[in-house]
Amino acid sequence: MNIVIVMPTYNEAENIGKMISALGEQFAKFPEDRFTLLVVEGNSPDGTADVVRKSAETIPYVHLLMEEKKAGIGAAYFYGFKYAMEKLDADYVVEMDADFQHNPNDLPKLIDAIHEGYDYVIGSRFTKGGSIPKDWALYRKFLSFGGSLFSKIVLNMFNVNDFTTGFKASRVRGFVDKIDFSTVSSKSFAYKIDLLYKMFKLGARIKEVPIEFGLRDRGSSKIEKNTFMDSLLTVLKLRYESNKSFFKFCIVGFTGLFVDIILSNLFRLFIPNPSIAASSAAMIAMMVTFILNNLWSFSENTIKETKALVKMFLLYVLGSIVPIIFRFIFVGYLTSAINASFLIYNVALFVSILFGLIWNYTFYSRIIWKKKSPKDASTSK
Ligand SMILES: Nc1nc2c(ncn2[C@@H]2O[C@H](COP(=O)(O)OP(=O)(O)O)[C@@H](O)[C@H]2O)c(=O)[nH]1
Ligand SMILES: [Mg+2]
Repeated sequence: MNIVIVMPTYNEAENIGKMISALGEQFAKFPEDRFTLLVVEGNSPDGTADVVRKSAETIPYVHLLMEEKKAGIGAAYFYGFKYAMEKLDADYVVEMDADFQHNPNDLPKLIDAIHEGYDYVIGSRFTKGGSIPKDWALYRKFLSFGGSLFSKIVLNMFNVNDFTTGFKASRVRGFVDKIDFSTVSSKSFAYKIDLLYKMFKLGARIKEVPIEFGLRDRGSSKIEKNTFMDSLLTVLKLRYESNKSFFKFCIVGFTGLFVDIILSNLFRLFIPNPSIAASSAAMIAMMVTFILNNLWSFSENTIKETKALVKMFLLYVLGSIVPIIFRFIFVGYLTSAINASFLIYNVALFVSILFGLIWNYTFYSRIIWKKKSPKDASTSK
């Protein structure tokens, strides 16, 4: 396996020499693999490049890639990835920092997982056995952990615990070579989440291995600290972009819910039977949502032809009848089993509506406004 460790540096003259030898010790543990340490140097004024250049004269695995000027950590990685793919023929690229916050002793865990055939290996601080520095202030621990938890829920990626770690290995073929770096949203810290989500979307087999995230050995941090909001916004943006129709469907759903609750209670005033009052309100709310969904939520697949429109509307009614039947039975059951008070009636209504939302989205997106095949979808953009 041809593994390239991509390591951006800016003013790491005090660390890089030690890092080069520490990595050499780890590389030696895997004689079957070929390793390159590709240092992507941001033209540091402290002479980092000179240290690397000098090592490269005698140590074959050291390779120096000079940037014209410091352009941020994300840009440095993308430059390094491209070089590793085009010039070094890498099978895997590993992201790693030069300041010993990533412990070279953890590298073998990543390499082992590569050998197990994983496409994306994440050095995780929040998996069993992983850690963040004990000396970190509580708020920093909280932001780091909370940010990952938030990402996990919003992005629906439950097999990942650490979304902002910078110690990772990625398979090149079919993955890194498929990513268009110009579309990675953030040049700063949040690029990590973006890249991670892109790998996930490409269908990477992911493994997390525990790492001990340390304190910087020497020198100082170059990364601005206002990255937390940047990361949160990136997560929301990624989620929204990957599933716009779901967000819109939810908004349409809430609009429908609003119409539904008002009508249900209005009808209740003059329709004595609660089942009939509730289910006829649902019918009208359904028509409103059909129109909005067709024109807006699923606008990529809007049905325009009259014939198809009629056919799909009938199907829509048929599909949407399921939650109405559910509601008919459930509201009837709850109001007769407990009582027909305002509270019980609305509780029954709420449960029925929740069921309806889940059922409907699945039915609409898979049947009514089914995505065209990828070929059609790309031409229709
Ligand atoms: N080439 C390059 N490297 C950078 C840049 N910013 C940070 N680095 C390197 O990226 C790694 C992580 O940066 P660091 O300052 O330790 O970030 P922190 O750990 O979040 O404080 C280190 O190896 C830095 O030397 C940059 O703009 N260009
Ligand atoms: Mg650091």
